[in-house]
Amino acid sequence: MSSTVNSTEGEERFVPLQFDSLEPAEMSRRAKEFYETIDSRRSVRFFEDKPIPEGVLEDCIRAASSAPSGAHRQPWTFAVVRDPAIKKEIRLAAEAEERETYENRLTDEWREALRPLGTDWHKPFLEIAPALIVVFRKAWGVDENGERQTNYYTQESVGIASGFLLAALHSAGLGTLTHTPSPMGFLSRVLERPENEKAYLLIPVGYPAADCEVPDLQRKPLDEVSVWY
Ligand code: IYR
Repeated sequence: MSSTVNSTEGEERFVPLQFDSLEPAEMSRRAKEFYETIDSRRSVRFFEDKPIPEGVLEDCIRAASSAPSGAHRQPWTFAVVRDPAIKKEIRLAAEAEERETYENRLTDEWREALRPLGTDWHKPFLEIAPALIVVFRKAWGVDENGERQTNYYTQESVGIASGFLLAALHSAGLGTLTHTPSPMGFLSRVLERPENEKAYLLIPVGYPAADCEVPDLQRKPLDEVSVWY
C-alpha cells in the first residue's frame, strides 16, 4: 500500500505483513496435515483426573485470542476454572438446569436428535476434567472512563475464537467438549463476571480417559458441505 494513501488520516499505523509464502507442494502437504489433525478431534465426555502441564492452557488461550474480531475489539474473556470447589459448584448448577432441560424443556424432536449422543443430565465431567474454560462474550465494552463502548459482531467473533481454542487444545493433545448447559446465566454468578460478559460456551479440558468411548459418527463428505462456482 502506498504510504501516501493514508497520510492524511492520522490515526492508523501500518507495519509490513509477516507472511511465509509456500510452494504448492508444501501448501498441499500442510493443508492435508492440518485436515488430518483436526479431523481426529472428537467431543470427549470422559476425562482423566490428571493435571494439564504448566503453560499449555495459557498458550492455547493466546492462540484463541489471536482470532479476528469485529473492529479488533477481542470481545471475549476466557475464565479458567481448576479449583475443585468451583468446579463442583458449576457441576451442581449445570446439572440442575440440565435436569430441567432433559425432563421438561426438550421437544420430542430434539430428544430424538440427541439420542445417538447418549447424553443425559448427569455431568460428572464438570468435576473430573482438570480444567473448565468458560468462554464469555463481551456484549459491550467498557472504556477507561467506565463508559459503554459498542462491540461489533460479538457472536461471530467469539464463535471464531472458540473454534481457534478447540483447535489449539486438540493440537496440544487435549480432549475437549463444547458444552452448553442451558440457560447458562449461573456461570456469571458463580464466576462473578461483570454484567457485560455473557457466558457463551463451557469447555471441559483434559486428557481423555483411557477407556473413553465416543459415538460412532460420520462426517459429511466434501460434496455435501460445499458448492464450487
Ligand atoms: N445441553 C445439553 C443437551 C445437548 C444439546 C445438544 I444441540 C447437543 O449436541 C448435546 C447435548 C447437554 O449438554 O447434555
